[in-house]
Amino acid sequence: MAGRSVATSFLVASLIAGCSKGSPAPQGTIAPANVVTVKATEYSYALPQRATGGVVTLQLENVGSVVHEFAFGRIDAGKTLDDLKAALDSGKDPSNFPWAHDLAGVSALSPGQEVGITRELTEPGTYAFFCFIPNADGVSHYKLGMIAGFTLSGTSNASPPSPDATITATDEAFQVPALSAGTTTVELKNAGKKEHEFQLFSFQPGKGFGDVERWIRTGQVGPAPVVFPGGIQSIQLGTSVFETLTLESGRTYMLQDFEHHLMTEFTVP
Ligand SMILES: [Cu+2]
Repeated sequence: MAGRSVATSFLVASLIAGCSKGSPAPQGTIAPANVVTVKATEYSYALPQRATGGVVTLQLENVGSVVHEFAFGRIDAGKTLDDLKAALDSGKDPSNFPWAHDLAGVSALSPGQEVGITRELTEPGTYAFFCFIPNADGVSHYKLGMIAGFTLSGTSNASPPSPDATITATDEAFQVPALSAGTTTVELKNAGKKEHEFQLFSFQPGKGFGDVERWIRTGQVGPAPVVFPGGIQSIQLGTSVFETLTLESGRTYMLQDFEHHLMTEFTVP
């Protein structure tokens, strides 16, 4: 499952590799909601043990003090989180594990940020979150406890939110309409013929990829050179994922698909 998470879609890995490649009542309210809240801190996730399938909103919150990842996948029946951890520990290409399925999560979320991701989860079974971001000693957070899951069963009557705006990826470019400051619900739509990731971040003034790489690799000490408000690792062709996130007025954001060399920037009025 972690194939894309680790190899190509994991934003921080891409950075380390030097890859070139408000409002309390948001307009896009989800009704009825089927919400699974996942809180990340150093070094664990707090989440329910069970969840209902169908349309699910994964409400991801970073309540810790460093950037965390919410890599996300499903494990086939008969396998456990311990098997997943052992598989990740082996250092093999995660695509070698046919029982683990990458579902694309959030590769980086800054402290204090939260993002709601609404998508369909139809397969019953075990779903897992894990974090590959290293601590100051270079140890991935999942080895320190950031690997956890829930069991999914049944089908809720929840429906997708009505988005405030739609960001479309084609195989050539991102199309980004005017987005509102504050809490907003955006449809991330893959209209291309390949999978696309929607990595979202915003550099602090004067900062760039090199600053972020150094800062993450050395354990995120000192002021953050970047803000990660929540993007998503990959979206299957012809499908959409809905994100409810918070954007700051006057801030310039970068939206990037590292693997396919798509990048655009936009400023929120
Ligand atoms: Cu972490």
